[in-house]
Amino acid sequence: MELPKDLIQALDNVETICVLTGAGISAESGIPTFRGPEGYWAKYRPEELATAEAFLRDPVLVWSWYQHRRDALVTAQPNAGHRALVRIEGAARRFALVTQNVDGLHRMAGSRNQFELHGNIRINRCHNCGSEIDLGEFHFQNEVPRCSCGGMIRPGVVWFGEALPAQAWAAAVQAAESCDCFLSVGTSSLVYPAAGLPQIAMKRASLVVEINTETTPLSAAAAHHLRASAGSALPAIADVLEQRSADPV
Ligand code: BV8
Ligand code: ZN
Repeated sequence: MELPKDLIQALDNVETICVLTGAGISAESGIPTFRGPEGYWAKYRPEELATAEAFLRDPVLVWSWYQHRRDALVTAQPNAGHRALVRIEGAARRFALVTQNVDGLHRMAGSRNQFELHGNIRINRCHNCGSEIDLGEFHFQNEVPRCSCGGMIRPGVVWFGEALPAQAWAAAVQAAESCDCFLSVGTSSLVYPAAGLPQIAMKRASLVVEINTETTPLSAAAAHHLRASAGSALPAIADVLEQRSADPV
C-alpha cells in the first residue's frame, strides 16, 4: 500500500511509538470482531455475556461462549499486521504495544513489549479469590470448574464494569503520554478507558495515526486516518521505518 507523502515525511522523525490494537487486527486471522456485522456482539449484546453479572446469572452460557471463542483460536495464526508490528518494534528507539485483544496473537507473532489491557482468553481465574488456575487441557462441557476456595473459575479476561489490570494500564498511559507517534489499529474506539489513550497521546502533540477499514469516533481527530486493513497499512509503515534506519541521514 502507498502511504500519503506527508505521513512518510512525518515518520522520518519518529523515535518512540505506542500502538493500541483492537479486534480488527485479528480479523485477518479469521477471528470475528466484536461489533462488525458478523461480529460476536451481533448475536448478543456485550452486557449479556462479558460482565460478572451475566456470569453469575448464567455461568454455563458465558462459559459456552468463551469455549466457542477458544475453539476458534486453536487454528488462528498471527497475520501480516501482527508480523509488521514486530518489525516496527525493531525499528523504533522505544516501543510499546497495548492491546485490547485477548487472543494472544501478538505474543505468538513475537511482539516483546506488550500489555494486554483486557486480559487473555487462555488464562483461567477464580471469580472469588482471583487466583490464576492452571486447568491444563480444560474444555468446557457443562460443568463450571471450581477453585479450591469453592469459587467458580472463569476466563481471565476483563469484563465490563471490571477494573483493568493496574500495571498494564499504568504502562499504557505512560507509553501514550511519552510517545511521539501513536498508532490506533483495528479498534472501534468505543471501549474505555482504552479508547482514551489516543487523547492522552494528543496532549503531547504526538503524531496520531488511525488504521481502520471504517471511520470511528477517533478518525476526525487523528492526524492521519488510513482507511485500510491492518495487514496492508502496517507493513507499509514498517517499510518506511526500516528504510529510514537503513540509510540514516
Ligand atoms: C472499567 C472482554 C471501571 C474480554 C471487553 C469511561 C471510562 C471508564 C469506563 C467507561 C467509560 N465509559 C463507559 C465505561 C464502561 C465500559 C465501556 O467502555 N463501555 C462502552 C461499551 C461504552 N468500560 C468498562 O467497563 C471497562 N472497565 O472501566 O472499569 C472500574 C474501575 C475501577 C474499579 C472497577 C471498575 C472494561 C472494558 C473491557 C471490557 N471487556 N472484552 C472479551 O470477552 O474479549 S471489551 C471488548 O471490546 C473486547 O475486549 C474488545 O477488545 C473491546 C473493544 O472492541 P474492539 O477491539 O475495538 O473491536 P470492535 O469489533 O468494536 O472494532 C473492530 C474495529 O476493527 C472496527 O472499527 C472495524 O472497522 C475494524 N476492522 C475490522 N477489520 C479490520 C479493521 N481494521 C483494520 N484492519 C482490518 N482488517
Ligand atoms: Zn478461589
